[in-house]
Amino acid sequence: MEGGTGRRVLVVGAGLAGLGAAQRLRGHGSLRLLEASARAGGRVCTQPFASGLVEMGAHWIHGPSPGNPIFRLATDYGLLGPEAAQEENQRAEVGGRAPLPSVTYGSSGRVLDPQVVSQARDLFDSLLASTHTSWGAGKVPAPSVGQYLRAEITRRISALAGGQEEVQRLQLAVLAACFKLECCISGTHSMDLVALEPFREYVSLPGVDCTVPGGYSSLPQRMLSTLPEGTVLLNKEVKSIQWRGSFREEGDDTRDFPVQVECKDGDTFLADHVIITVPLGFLKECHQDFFHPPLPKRKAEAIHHLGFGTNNKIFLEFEQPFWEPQQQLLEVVWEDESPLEEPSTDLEANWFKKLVGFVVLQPPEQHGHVLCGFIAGKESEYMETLSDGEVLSTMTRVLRMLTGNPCLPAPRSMLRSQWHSAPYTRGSYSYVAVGSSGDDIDTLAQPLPEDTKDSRPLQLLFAGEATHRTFYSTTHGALLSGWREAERLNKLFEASSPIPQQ
Ligand code: 6YU
Repeated sequence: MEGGTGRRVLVVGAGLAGLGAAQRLRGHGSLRLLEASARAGGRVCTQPFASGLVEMGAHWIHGPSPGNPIFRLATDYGLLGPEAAQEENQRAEVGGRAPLPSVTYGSSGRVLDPQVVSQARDLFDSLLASTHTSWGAGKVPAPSVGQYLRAEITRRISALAGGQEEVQRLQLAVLAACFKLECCISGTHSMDLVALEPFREYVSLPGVDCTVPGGYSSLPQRMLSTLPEGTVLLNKEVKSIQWRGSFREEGDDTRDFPVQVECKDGDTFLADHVIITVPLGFLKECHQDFFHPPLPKRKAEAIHHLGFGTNNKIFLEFEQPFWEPQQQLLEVVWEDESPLEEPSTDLEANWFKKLVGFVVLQPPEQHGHVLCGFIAGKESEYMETLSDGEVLSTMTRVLRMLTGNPCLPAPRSMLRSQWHSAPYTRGSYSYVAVGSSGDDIDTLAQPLPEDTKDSRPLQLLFAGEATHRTFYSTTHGALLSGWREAERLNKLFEASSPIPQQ
């Protein structure tokens, strides 16, 4: 594969965007995929835990239906269970929020009245759906999703509770929990950070979200296995990318390359084209030292303005379930909270209150009795700084309080993700932050050099979930972005004659 006169392509990052790009490329002379970590898959990361497997990163295929390329690929590879194959499930319009049989624990140690809970949740869901309505030019009612929702809740809450103070207090507490769940879904600290106007550009595909029974990582593994051996180099952290250059291989004066990629271990790679799929979190932290010359101002600003937050998981294994067999979701409501009041900023004292609740991993015969808790934002990042023992003892204390059972046995084991500390990710996924828009996503995706008439076009191409305007934050967005950049190069290769000899 090395040498020759064909186009030399490098892909940086072996997540779904990078693997997808590598699979789709045609007509190149040589292809290498450089991955900093010791495994492919990136934010798709299945690990053994208890008696089964757990997903540290991506959990569900959102909208598993024929329009979803992850669904199609996983189906082609035979990775999905029988439920995902049912057309009825593929057609269901659930807006990415399939209801699971649930129970809601209040912080006073009681199970909350399902009717009060569902009334508040229905209000939240309808307000959230109303963010997708069109306001017309210049008429956006609030800068952020959070501000919009709070204003609407203020207007409607009295009518909802029928003037009953106690019911209203509880409904506000449930609504506060809804905000936290939404923070997990959007991967943000606060919905006040999520821009209202572009929020509706995100597209939910039809289909009841499903998991990958053999582990989500079986998908990138299968993709990896289709690439010629030696294409993917693991433990190859890229330190810097020089572009707009003229680089020659030692002892070979016949060809020069516009891009030189330098790795942390000292290896260098020359290329005509580099597809960069590193997460936005990594770019936010490193782009200034990473690119030489630096990125154009517009792209640097897009990196700065777009949002990239943290959503983590805490897995708890129990000897025996304390929940009923039919319950698949254990929700948590702090009864003294309200979305209309400022949340606590004392992370040390209150970080665990940001936890939204737990999904029961199914089926128990496969997983054991395992709960998966979700927690977003600064509280989630604070959790990453604590020891395993501290997280486990806090979780035990919280569960005893919620169930009203001071003797509830402690979990047998615990595992949590730490995406904010992960050096090659620095968070979980992107969102369109206040002060940015979908145009910033397009700017981030734009290849360089910007001048399309440049004699060495498409030196740097950008893929990854954060570059997909309508499917950002998802696995299908990541895959499609990789395909997009591969096709961009394929078109160039088809249109141009073999690279000229120097
Ligand atoms: C989904 C889901 N899901 C939970 C959690 C997380 C994510 N997502 P990658 O990072 O994969 O690859 C880049 C590679 O680059 C990586 O391997 C690095 O090591 C490497 N790299 C970095 N620096 C390098 C260097 N210097 N040199 C070389 N290599 C380098 N998505 O569809 N369903 O259930 C979830 C969830 C905890 C962390 C998720 C989910 C997000 C996906 O995981 C993610 O988008 C893709 O895997 C990214 O692939 P990639 O290739 O781009 O990067 C209205 C509205 C709201 C909008 N949001 C709604 C959607 C909700 C999203 N759902 C999330 C929920 C969960 C639970």
